[in-house]
Amino acid sequence: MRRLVVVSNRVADPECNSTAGGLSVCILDALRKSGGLWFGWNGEIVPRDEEVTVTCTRLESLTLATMPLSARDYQEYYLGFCNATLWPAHHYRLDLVRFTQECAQGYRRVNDRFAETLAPLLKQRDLVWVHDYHLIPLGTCLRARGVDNAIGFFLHIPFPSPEVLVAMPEHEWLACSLFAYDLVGFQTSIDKENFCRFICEYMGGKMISQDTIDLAGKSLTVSVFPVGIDVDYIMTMSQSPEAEMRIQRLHRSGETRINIIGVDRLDYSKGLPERLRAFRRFLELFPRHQKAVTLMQIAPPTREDVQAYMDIRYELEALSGEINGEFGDFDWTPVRYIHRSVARETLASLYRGSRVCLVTPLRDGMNLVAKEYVAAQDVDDPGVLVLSRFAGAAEDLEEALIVNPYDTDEVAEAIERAIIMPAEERMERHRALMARVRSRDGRNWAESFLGALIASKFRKGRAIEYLRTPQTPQHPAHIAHRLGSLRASGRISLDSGLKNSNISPPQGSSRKRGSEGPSRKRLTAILAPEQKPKC
Ligand code: ADQ
Repeated sequence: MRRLVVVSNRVADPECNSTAGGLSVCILDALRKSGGLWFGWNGEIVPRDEEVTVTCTRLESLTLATMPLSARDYQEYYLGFCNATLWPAHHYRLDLVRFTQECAQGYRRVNDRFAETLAPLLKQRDLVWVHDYHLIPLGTCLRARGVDNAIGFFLHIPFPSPEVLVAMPEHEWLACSLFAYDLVGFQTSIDKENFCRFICEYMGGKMISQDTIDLAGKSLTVSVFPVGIDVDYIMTMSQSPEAEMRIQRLHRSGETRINIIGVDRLDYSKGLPERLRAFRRFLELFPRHQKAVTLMQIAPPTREDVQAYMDIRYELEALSGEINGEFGDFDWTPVRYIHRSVARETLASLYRGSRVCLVTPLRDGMNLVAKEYVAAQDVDDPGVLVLSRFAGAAEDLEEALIVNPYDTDEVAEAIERAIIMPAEERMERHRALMARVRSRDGRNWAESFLGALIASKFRKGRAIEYLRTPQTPQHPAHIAHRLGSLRASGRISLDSGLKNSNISPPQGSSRKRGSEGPSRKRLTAILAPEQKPKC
């Protein structure tokens, strides 16, 4: 059997049961089942680059290979390029994008260091699975070190529409770096379409099958793998005797009968101020529910060293204070705001004890909370999920009450509708949602990604063969592709090939107006980083 090697920015502690963060939760669930190696940052920061060394720890069938970040890496790579450039841009918040060349260099440097440290730990048949936006160029860095393993990449966050992406510095290099992988997975079909549209319309690439895209002779398999949860684990936790006791406490301790829950990292992408405003509007529009309903918002801290995250915290604290001041009474607190991590067992019981769950991000790759809430419900008396149309989960969970989180009145009305929804309708919706959550659970996600990774390694060779066949139409794009193939085989350099042949680079109908696209020289440089010692 092939060993699974997972690489992510942060390696979570498998023994800590209150990990707040979707990526750690789903990777841990996948690795617990298969065993293997998990490589990444241990969360520590050391003063100097020279102090960064790897440590291996064995936990049954799982090996953790972790290293600290240097203070410079933490500033430039983690706080800088990852969380002040990539994260806001991918969540359509160009107003929050901060970019400096130092941070971009830091990002390249850390990816390079990850590759340098990981490459010697790899065995020939290992399947390497790289996760998320922190490590987009890692595949290129590994290939530059001669790693020929099957390497797949999964993007947990949205891939923005090309019109937004092009506003982000370094976007061409980043998107093209993905061509070093054998497989790139996205959460939703919209994310995949956005990526393919960018490559085809702005870079002169071409779809050569439904899930294979080609750019200057490099082919890449792209597909959709909606991330899922461990349904039975959540169900078991939510039905334990301890969970039952917690639910009773929730209802006894509260001054109210109906609990609405929200569970999110305290992140501006999650739409928390908009949610609180919608709850306030609900109290205004439907005063008969006052004193009968409480919103419990659990929002653990995250990335607190980034200014935008400090701002959102102040905003949320001020808003919940305002609502409690305006509507609260000696026997009723409308908003209960909890700013810390909670054990997963406790979360599961809170989900089960809540009549409504508000999942209203402004943008979200998937959103696991939506799925966890569904899995934790009592099938005979389930609650109602109110879900933002901008969460990846909305592509699948159609039976939720789908809302536009920017529309305060619409969300307020959905809250009221959820509260008064008859039991029969709640059960019907829940049955359908549960079937969807179960059919695309965490195991299915990991198995289908890894299956596709193995298949794409094999298919990639065939796609290149296809491009060399004589019946390939002589469209400029195809010619460029073929030249790319020849360059890859060492028989021609793409640059000189194009220069000597009077062939225009792919452009015209598919190229976006106003976009000149990358020059031939630049495209060659972007796609051939293996010629450079460093990526
Ligand atoms: P996140 O942005 O972290 O994940 P999400 O998918 O909702 O968002 O996952 C959060 C996870 O953390 C859930 O499993 C939840 O139970 C847990 N959690 C949240 N608050 C907690 C708390 N207070 N205490 C303990 N646990 C808490 C990123 C992307 C998402 C994508 C996931 C997985 O942004 O869009 O769904 O990765 O791919």
